[in-house]
Amino acid sequence: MLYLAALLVHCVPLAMGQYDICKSWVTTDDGPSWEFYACQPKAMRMKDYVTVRVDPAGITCGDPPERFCTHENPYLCSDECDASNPDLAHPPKLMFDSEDEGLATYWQSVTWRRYPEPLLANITLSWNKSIELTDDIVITFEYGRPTIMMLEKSLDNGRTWHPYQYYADDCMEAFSMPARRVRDLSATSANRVLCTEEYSRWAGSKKEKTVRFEVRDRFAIFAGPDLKNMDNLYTRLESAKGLKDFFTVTDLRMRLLRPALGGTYVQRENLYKYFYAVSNIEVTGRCKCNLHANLCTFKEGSLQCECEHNTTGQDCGKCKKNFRSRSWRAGSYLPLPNGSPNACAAAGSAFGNCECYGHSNRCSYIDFLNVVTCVSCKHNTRGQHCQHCRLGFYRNSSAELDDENVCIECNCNQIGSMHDRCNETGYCECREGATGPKCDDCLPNYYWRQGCFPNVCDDELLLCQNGGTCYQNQRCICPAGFKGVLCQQSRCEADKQDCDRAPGAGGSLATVALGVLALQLRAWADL
Ligand SMILES: *[C@@H]1O[C@H](CO)[C@@H](O)[C@H](O)[C@H]1NC(C)=O
Ligand SMILES: *[C@@H]1O[C@H](CO)[C@@H](O)[C@H](O)[C@H]1NC(C)=O
Ligand SMILES: *[C@@H]1O[C@H](CO)[C@@H](O)[C@H](O)[C@H]1NC(C)=O
Ligand SMILES: *[C@@H]1O[C@H](CO)[C@@H](O)[C@H](O)[C@H]1NC(C)=O
Ligand SMILES: *[C@@H]1O[C@H](CO)[C@@H](O)[C@H](O)[C@H]1NC(C)=O
Ligand SMILES: [Ca+2]
Repeated sequence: MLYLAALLVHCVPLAMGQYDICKSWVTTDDGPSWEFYACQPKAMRMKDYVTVRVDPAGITCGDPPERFCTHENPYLCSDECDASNPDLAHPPKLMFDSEDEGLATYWQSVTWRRYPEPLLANITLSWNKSIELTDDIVITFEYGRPTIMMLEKSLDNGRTWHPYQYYADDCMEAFSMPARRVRDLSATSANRVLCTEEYSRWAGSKKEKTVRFEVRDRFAIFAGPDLKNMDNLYTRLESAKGLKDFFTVTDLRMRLLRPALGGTYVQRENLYKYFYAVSNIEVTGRCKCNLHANLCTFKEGSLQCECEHNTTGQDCGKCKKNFRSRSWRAGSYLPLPNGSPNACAAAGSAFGNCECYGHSNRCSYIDFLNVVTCVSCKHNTRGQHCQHCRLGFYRNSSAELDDENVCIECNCNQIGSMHDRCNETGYCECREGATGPKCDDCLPNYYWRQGCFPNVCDDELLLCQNGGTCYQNQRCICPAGFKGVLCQQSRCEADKQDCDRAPGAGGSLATVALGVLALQLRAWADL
């Protein structure tokens, strides 16, 4: 009976869609055990999990209440937007509600009262989670589509933004780009960012309401018109550089740059018919879980993968603690049909008993020593188990041994230190006179000039004599008539000629001053 159940479970992956199952309990000649597969969550309606932001402040209509007209009925301006009246308000959330049969609900902007100043609005959608698009993004505009707009995306929760697609009734005029169609793209250009005129034409506001970002057409380049050959698409997603990332987003932004005009010109005498109104934004995609999860749940306000294969993190982007004997890897769609799980392995299971703390994927057996050792330790580690830091690095005390940041560079000052190695707390070994963790400071009574040198003079112990002044601890500037390191020597005593040339015993005050000046000039010239 147990055997039968196992057999039934084993059949499941074949019966269901591709990559739906992460593991199954199978019976082999060696007895029952788990078998693991690359797996991904189902596609979902992502608008149910989004947070939206509309910019600039005050762009939503109704505060103060405002009248507007439509292009169909430009002189019957009986419609009203009033933020304080629920029946007449048009807040951003109406872009994401479910449309019941009947009237559309929509977000609406203020009208273009300020023409010719442009009417600009940004609608930013954020998921705080990487999403892989699986179908077209469809934006539905009531009362006409914008004549110029742009779609942008972010892959890092809104820190950086990239153009995704340009839309205009005249691409050349609006963006200096030639108009293209996604259907005309080829296998090598499937991830090209282009400008299309297909969704900006005026066709009567009731007739054509949608603006698309065509995901299916791009998939069809590889999978055929009905997306029947998904194997080919999956193969491409693994092998073509940047293709997977092209369909991955954490945020989307619609930049609305010019509303529907309903004709060639803007009619200045009736600006109440120009505005944006969006009734729905459909985004279909699946959580990106790196092929390590088939479930994605909404927890504490964010989507999270339910990671398998002993991975963890919001996107299953790292190995669980104690499962880091190999570096983390994403699962792969290949080889078809079940892919490779690339599961994280428990310490000790990779190769005999060789643990590499996730810094190496390879172990090798050294015959004459009879040991197994990790090969090519990464992250600046070394040692049989990649358990030490390379020379010139020291152990990060706040990082576990299997952390990528486990080794920190010593960064010893090249001149101040003996070598570029440091002790376990990051202290370098300093040359004479140097100090500080990195040996980039001097001890008291030393001065820095490409290394630390003992002071020649100072204001305490090594005083310049006979009225000399200490220059940057490096030398005494002596009055005329004195010389020596500390001006301790009279020129008369040292050299009779010097004495003879200088009239008067010590010379006049003026000549002393001039002498000091000359010495100072020479000192500056030396520097
Ligand atoms: C819209 O977002 C872009 C950046 O993506 C920014 O440069 C622009 O100023 C924003 N426009 C408005 C009206 O907030
Ligand atoms: C984003 O998701 C992460 C992980 O689930 C969570 O810790 C964080 O609080 C979320 N941030 C926001 C702004 O919701
Ligand atoms: C993950 O670890 C558990 C033990 O905690 C083990 O039973 C399971 O087989 C491991 N899964 C994979 C994919 O390695
Ligand atoms: C030490 O490790 C912690 C934990 O990974 C990391 O946050 C920190 O940046 C590391 N310190 C340095 C100096 O790299
Ligand atoms: C590293 O060197 C510094 C300075 O000499 C010393 O204070 C520290 O105790 C040393 N740390 C270790 C672990 O030896
Ligand atoms: Ca709606």
